[in-house]
Order: sequence, then structure tokens, then C-alpha cells
Amino acid sequence: MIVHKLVLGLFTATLLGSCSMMMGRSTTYTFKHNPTAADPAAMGRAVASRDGSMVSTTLTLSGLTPSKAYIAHYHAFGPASSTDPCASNGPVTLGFPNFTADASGKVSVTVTGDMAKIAGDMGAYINVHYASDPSVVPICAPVKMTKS
Ligand SMILES: [Cu+2]
Repeated sequence: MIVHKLVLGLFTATLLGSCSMMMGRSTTYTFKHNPTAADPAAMGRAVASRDGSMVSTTLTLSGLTPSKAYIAHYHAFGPASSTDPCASNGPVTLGFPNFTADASGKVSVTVTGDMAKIAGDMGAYINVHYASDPSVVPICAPVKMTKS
């Protein structure tokens, strides 16, 4: 009986330990508005939580056009800037699932991917595009401020 209780106690402690470790690896990034007239009230944050070699990133956005379709991606640091990731024009490294803003212009969307896809310069910024015209990018969240 005593042995069984001890084993159960150790198991519980291990679960709590791994949970708090995951919380400690969570990082929040804040979206900023790009110099565009699109969705002037758009804002939000990205919370990235690492678990081993995988990372889950959840975008919580508001001020979007109600019921409009969007796409979002992690991008690598591009060639156009080495100090402003959002202006660096880098390639996509990890895409979020397509999403549509709700009737009040809010949405939450999550992607889980291999950390290697967004490590270092590979994950320099997250941007949100109109699905109908990806050249329209209302908001961008800088993740890595300086190019390596
Ligand atoms: Cu993009």
C-alpha cells in the first residue's frame, strides 16, 4: 500500500514538472500595424510555446474585417532589411491554417510545427495577409529583431 502511494506521488510530481517547464518556454510577441490603410484597428499577439522539438504558436487577433478570410505565416529574415524583420521581405517558413475573422473581426488560430522550421533567422516575423490579396499585410509581429 505504502509503495503504491509513493509511486503515484512521483508520477504526479513528474507531470507537474513537465507542465511548468512548458509554461516557462512560452513567449509572447505583439503585432504592429504596417503602413497600410487596410484594417486600421487590427492588432493582436502571438504566443509561442515550445515542447521539445515542436513549437505551437497561437495568434489572437482583433480589429480585422468581419467575416473576411486571411492567411498568416512565419517568415525568415529576408534581404531587404537586417534590423526590421517586418520590412525584410523574407520567404515563408511555416504557414498557419487558413482562417476567417468572426462577425466582430476577431479570430484565434494555432499552428504546430518543427522548431527547426522557425529557429533563428528562419522565424524572424509573423505576418497576416488578406487571403484574397496576399500583398495586403495589415499587421506583422517581429520575432527576431536583428539578422544573424
Ligand atoms: Cu506571409
